[in-house]
Amino acid sequence: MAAGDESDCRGAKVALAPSVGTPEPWRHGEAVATIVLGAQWGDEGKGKLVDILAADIDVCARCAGGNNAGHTIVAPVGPDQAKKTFAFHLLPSGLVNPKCTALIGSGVVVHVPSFFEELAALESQGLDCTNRLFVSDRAQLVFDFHQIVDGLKEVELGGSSIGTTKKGIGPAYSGKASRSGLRVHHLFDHENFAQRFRKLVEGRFKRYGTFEYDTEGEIERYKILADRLRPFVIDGVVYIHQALASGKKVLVEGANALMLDLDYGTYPFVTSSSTGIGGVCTGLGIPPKSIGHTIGVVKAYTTRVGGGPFPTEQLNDVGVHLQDVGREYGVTTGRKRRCGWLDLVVMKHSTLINGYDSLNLTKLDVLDDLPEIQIGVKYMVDGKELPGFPADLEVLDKVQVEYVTLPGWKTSIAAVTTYEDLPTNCKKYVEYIEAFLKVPVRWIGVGPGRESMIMK
Ligand code: 2SA
Ligand code: GDP
Ligand code: MG
Repeated sequence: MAAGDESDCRGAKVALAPSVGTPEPWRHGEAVATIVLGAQWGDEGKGKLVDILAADIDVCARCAGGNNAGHTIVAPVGPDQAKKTFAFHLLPSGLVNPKCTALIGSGVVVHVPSFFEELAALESQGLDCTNRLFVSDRAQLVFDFHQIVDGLKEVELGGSSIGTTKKGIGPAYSGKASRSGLRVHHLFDHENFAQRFRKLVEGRFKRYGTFEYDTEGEIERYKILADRLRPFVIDGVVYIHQALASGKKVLVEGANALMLDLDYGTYPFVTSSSTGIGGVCTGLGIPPKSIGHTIGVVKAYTTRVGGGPFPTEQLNDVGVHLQDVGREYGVTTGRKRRCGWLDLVVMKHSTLINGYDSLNLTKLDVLDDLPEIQIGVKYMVDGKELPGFPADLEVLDKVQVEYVTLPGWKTSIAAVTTYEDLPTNCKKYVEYIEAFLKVPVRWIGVGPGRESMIMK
């Protein structure tokens, strides 16, 4: 299908994307997308795996979250092929492959000014994104007032605050659930947009008091932003199905992670989207039969940023060691990440829900210097093992974690390139995880760069 072809079924107010395949989006039979999901509390290294897989994919799609995410890629990019570090937040990391097209799906919440800032930052690093970045017209909008409200809500919560990124994610998804949110397509009828926008802000003023906010100035700003955004906006449902139907290789990039999922994470210390496999279907408008190989990305230890329970957290030298060696700082906020041992109870919960076909074990090199490594394997309450990860945080509070202790390998694995060449104790660690979860580990990260990934 040529660009501008009249035979596709996009809405009149959205741009025509360049050729993405057949105009018959319903005829893709067995075509499936590959899925990358965070298996713990985020920052497992999803960006790095997406970068590696992106070398062989045509379309990379984000299905949930917003610019709260922070996905790091260290790769040689641009005409000079110099190694650069990229931080993706709202934009799909697959853009790092110059041949890859990227979709911000319907389940994502979009802060339009941040969209353009991130795009400019990527382009200034030599990544040309022209004609290969698209936004679903159904995606919800995040405004500056959502970000202000995010901060005000956190203040209201006081000692039990969530520790959000203050990017307005919770307030924007709340607006969506209460059916008052504005979506990308609303930008293109300015009068109607302005009316709805004023109502939304007034509602927030009623709830939080009149905070400083230039409503009319914002409405004017969005008139200009709407014109800038228009060429990127498409019907995301048609787009993804056309891509699958025409045999394009589609990769879905999960944001955040299962333990931050609104339903299955450590509620209420979670983000406000469905970060698991369910969010892939709802966030892109694809049926379960379009779900292909699902990869869980799991850090060799555990980290969490923000508040909330963390049963295997190590508030001691081990935690400090992991934080230092792993350089555990938030990519979006710069906050220190809390650190602890790998928790296989969390991983079992996550595996049950997301159904991983394989795992990418990341940051194994960070454990290099430890003489012994512990793994959480059971949650005990009053001497009885819990059957799963508990819903109730009061129960979680009473949990005693049972650990197994494995010997460390006390040598650097940073330069190892094959599984066979890993130290024996290191392989035992990997194999313990595989046996416990009954899921094969296919990729092993031994450093931040693209080259530091062992295929098993
Ligand atoms: P929000 O802002 O409403 O989504 O916050 C709710 C909870 O979700 C956590 N959250 C995250 N956890 C890990 N990584 C995230 N992205 C950034 C990164 C985080 C950063 O890659 O480092 O820079 O601080 C992320 N985004 C949200 C958040 O900490 C709250 O616990
Ligand atoms: P994401 O949100 O899951 O994409 O992960 P982040 O980018 O927030 O955090 C992962 C951090 O670990 C980044 O700084 C990566 O460059 C880095 N990283 C990824 N894989 C590895 C690895 O195998 N070893 C080491 N040492 N660092 C890694
Ligand atoms: Mg991250």
